[in-house]
Amino acid sequence: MAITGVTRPGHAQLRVLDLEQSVEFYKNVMGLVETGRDAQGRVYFKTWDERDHNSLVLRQADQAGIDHFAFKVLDRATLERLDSDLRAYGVATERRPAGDMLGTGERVRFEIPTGHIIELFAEKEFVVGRDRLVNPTPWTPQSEHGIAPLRMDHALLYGPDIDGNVKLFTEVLGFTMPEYVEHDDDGSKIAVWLTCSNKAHDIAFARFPEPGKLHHVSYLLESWEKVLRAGDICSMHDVKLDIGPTRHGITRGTTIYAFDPSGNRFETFCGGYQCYPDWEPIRWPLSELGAGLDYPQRKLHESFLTVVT
Ligand code: M3P
Ligand code: FE
Repeated sequence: MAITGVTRPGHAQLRVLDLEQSVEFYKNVMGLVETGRDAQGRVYFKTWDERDHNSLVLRQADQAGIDHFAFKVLDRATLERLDSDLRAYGVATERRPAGDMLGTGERVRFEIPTGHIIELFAEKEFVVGRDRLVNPTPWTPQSEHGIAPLRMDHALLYGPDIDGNVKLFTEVLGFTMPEYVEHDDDGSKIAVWLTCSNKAHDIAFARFPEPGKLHHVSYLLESWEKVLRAGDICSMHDVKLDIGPTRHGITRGTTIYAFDPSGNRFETFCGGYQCYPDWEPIRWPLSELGAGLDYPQRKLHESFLTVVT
């Protein structure tokens, strides 16, 4: 399927407890590039390889977590169409003007059934230099600094009504569901992986009693070796690891979960399959979730189910 409509994850805005400590972490451990600070004090980052102005925004707050997760849509006409489709579906939308976030055009924001704020935007300032577009080098000094992911890839969010999210994302926003976990007994959904592209997921949701929770924001690396290197870098900087290095049965990605200085979980991962419109969703019964999470160990790590911000 041509990638139209919602094209890809755009940015995550996270709350952090100590802004400067977090800036230091995301710059020097994660290896992101700081692209600006706004009048509200928010700090903006992109990966070395991303072309748009930002994919991560940090805001100082008393409690860690996620303010919103945003997707880039194809163009302005698509933004208008999706806004009216959302309203026709019964979702209240609001607008944030261009420039409210650095380098970012007008945004349409709305709350989804798990209590998260999702935003759509069509325009983001292009900050890539000509040296990356003409005769580019495959890597740069910046790509070797810290973990240095290729891109911000997806998020996993926890909240109560994931069925409502699946309905909204598939019926209005054009996503498909390549993979899901369901209860062995009643077939109710425990976790769902949704894509707007042919990646295994652009966003995922898991059922959780509290609304609006962040499980992780994930960053794509080029290889399994780079995932291991990310583990080395975490150890060198005393970053608290959660799970891995290992491989997920679900999506087949190789992975490490760890925590930023505020306790927001992040993932560094590589791999996963591609799916096309004729993809038949993969089903995991809850009793096999250990293998879904950590395939080599077939282990259902307690923290995966309980630790969120
Ligand atoms: C991911 C991923 C589970 C697997 C999670 C997968 C819940 O986070 O990026 O593929 O088993
Ligand atoms: Fe993930």
